[in-house]
Amino acid sequence: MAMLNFEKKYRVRGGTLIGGDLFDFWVGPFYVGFFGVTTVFFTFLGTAMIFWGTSQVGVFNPWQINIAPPDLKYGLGPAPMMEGGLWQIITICALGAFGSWALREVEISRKLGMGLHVPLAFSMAIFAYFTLVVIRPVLMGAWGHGFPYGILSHLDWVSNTGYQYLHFHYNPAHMIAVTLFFTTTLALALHGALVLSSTNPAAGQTVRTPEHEDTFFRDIIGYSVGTLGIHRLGLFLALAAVFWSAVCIVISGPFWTKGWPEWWTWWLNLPIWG
Ligand code: 07D
Ligand code: 07D
Ligand code: U10
Repeated sequence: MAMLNFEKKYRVRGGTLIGGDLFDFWVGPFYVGFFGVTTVFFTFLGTAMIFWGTSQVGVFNPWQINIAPPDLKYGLGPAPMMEGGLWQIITICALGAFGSWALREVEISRKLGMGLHVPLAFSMAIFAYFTLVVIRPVLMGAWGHGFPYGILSHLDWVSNTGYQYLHFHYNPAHMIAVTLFFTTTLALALHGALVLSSTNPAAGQTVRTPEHEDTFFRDIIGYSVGTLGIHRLGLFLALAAVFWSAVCIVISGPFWTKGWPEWWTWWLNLPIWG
């Protein structure tokens, strides 16, 4: 796409966290920056490792890619390349690339004099990934507890890990996370629908105002959270969903080793039933 007419005004120097104005330029629509270079480096290296590793075992079907973490016997030590070492290097590259991307978001936000909400939000996704492949494996004493890198194989891991705890739906933090994910989509659907219904009128109709939007919700549920408020709520719901996801998996193993249905016996053991 040709450079948008307003881009010239906002493509200013400064705001970088590191490297001064060394990489302070754009390539086409993309801001580069020091962290753009590190993103490209880690992404290229990590992706190349996946393709190399998978070619070594003769897999050329994308659905069958599987870079598995080391066997549990290697504990928290380094593993031979084809026995999980690749997974360890790819994990470092992934964290390097995701971290670089977040820092590139910080640099762009600083250039534009904006808040750091976007990098903060992405950091929550990185935190969930970090919990899955670093925090939980470290707490359980082996890198082998991380999930394998492959489109179908990572699904197998989720299913197997779920059944290890008998019935993962009974994990109370999983319940909170699932509810928050559902609530996020409800909020986005309501918000998208409300904004379109008032600002994108049929031919011949006039655009409605935020007062109309407020009034709609006061009429139907007696309260409007407001036009800024819905964005705060949306961000909170989405971040909380991912936060509770990280909680639900980090407690499975390190803090609760039995089946999740059994956790609920505390309810039956309450003295009030006596
Ligand atoms: C729409 C933004 C675009 C991003 C996309 C993903 C890759 C991976 C790598 C072949 C919303 C690009 C994918 C670059 C290619 C190789 C080696 C984001 C949008 C389109 N999962 N997961 C998917 C990842 C985990 C689970 C799809 C990543 C956990 C279930 C895609 C991670 C658990 C299902 C994918 C990750 C888990 C999926 C669509 C990292 C719990 C599905 C993702 C780094 C969170 C769905 C075949 C999507 C599917 C699916 C990627 C982690 C569960 C391949 C990168 C271990 C149950 N996951 N996932 O749209 O169809 O995200 O799977 O943590 O049903 Mg997964
Ligand atoms: C980890 C993704 C991070 C992504 C990053 C970015 C790229 C670049 C480039 C496109 C966290 C990557 C970017 C690669 C791409 C380009 C150009 C997000 C991450 C950093 N579950 N469950 C969850 C539900 C069951 C189980 C979370 C529902 C079964 C296990 C969520 C159901 C059993 C784990 C959730 C259901 C089971 C989970 C996932 C229903 C299996 C986890 C969201 C309706 C038999 C995982 C931290 C998430 C978790 C998780 C939902 C069912 C097991 C709350 C709705 C009963 C083992 N489940 N689940 O975490 O908490 O996103 O992970 O049945 O580990 Mg579950
Ligand atoms: C929102 C909003 C809102 C809007 C919006 C949006 C939210 C109300 C105002 C935004 C929403 C949308 C547009 C809707 C759609 C979005 C989604 C559904 C989310 C998912 C998004 C996607 C699936 C798209 C993903 C695409 C991506 C991530 C782009 C991929 C990027 C690249 C390929 C390049 C990235 C650039 C980098 C890293 C830096 C620059 C680098 C280059 C250009 C390459 C050149 C490299 C260099 C110069 C460096 C050299 C490299 C070196 C030295 C290393 C080499 C190393 C070796 C070993 C060789 O609320 O408001 O409207 O629109």
